[in-house]
Amino acid sequence: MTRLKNSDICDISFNLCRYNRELISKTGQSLLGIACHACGVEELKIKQKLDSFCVHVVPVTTGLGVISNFSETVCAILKFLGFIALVSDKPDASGITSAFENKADAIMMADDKRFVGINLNTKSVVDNSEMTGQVFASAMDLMADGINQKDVLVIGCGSVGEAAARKLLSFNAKLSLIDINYNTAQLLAKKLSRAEQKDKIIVLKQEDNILSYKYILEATPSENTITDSLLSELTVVASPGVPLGVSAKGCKILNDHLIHDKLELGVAAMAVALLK
Ligand code: 2YG
Repeated sequence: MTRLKNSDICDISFNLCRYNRELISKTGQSLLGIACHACGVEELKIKQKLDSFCVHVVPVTTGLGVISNFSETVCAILKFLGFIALVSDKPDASGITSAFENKADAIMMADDKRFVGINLNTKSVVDNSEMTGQVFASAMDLMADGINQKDVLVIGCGSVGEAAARKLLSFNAKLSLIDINYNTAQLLAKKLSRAEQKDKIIVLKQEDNILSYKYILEATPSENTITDSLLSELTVVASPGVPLGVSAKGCKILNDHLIHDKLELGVAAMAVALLK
């Protein structure tokens, strides 16, 4: 899992309005709308509840420590969506305790291993990797005007790729999986076939010809996983992978058929999932 750097996230807070407009033009839905699509809930119902739902974002100092702007950026995304949100002025146990003492409805926090949201009333837990995979798959579904029966190449079969693959199967997409480790892709295919009773999941090897995919979901921690030769102006890419797996030239070819961000969609989907 990639550890974000301050430089990855320092521009997010003041670009939220612009990013929201970009999402609407690419998918027909806003940041909140895509998150609701991922969670299978009606945006109107969520809008009626979110302005009285209070989230404390708690900085965590363990391991490699705090990432500057991380908690503030998570908080800015939540407030942009209409939630009541604040960054706890105390980290770690003190911050968690303060959330309970102040009757917060939820906390969001991340150590080096997991980034989670916890609903303090229902005790439900949401995980960033899981929700990021689901929300980018949902964005792909919207960009494709329904991914049903369409072939999607999923590059990267880790926790985010798995969540995206599962979500795509729930939209009845036809999946091809590829991972730098062929066994990882094979294992995921087996897992998904059993769970989703799907017979049609293809596992590709690195050297296989993957030129013909119009829909690509990229969930790897590497750059340039999607080479320019794979792209045309018709290709649609949803890429939760950090850093972005598409080159600058590739981004130009894709134009408005590319969805990528480092925190926004995942945090929005976590927040809606906590509330539903
Ligand atoms: O509280 C803090 O500032 C730090 N303990 C946060 C550490 C977060 C480490 N994890 C990551 O940087 C990413 N896995 C977060 C999610 C990236 C988007 N999918």
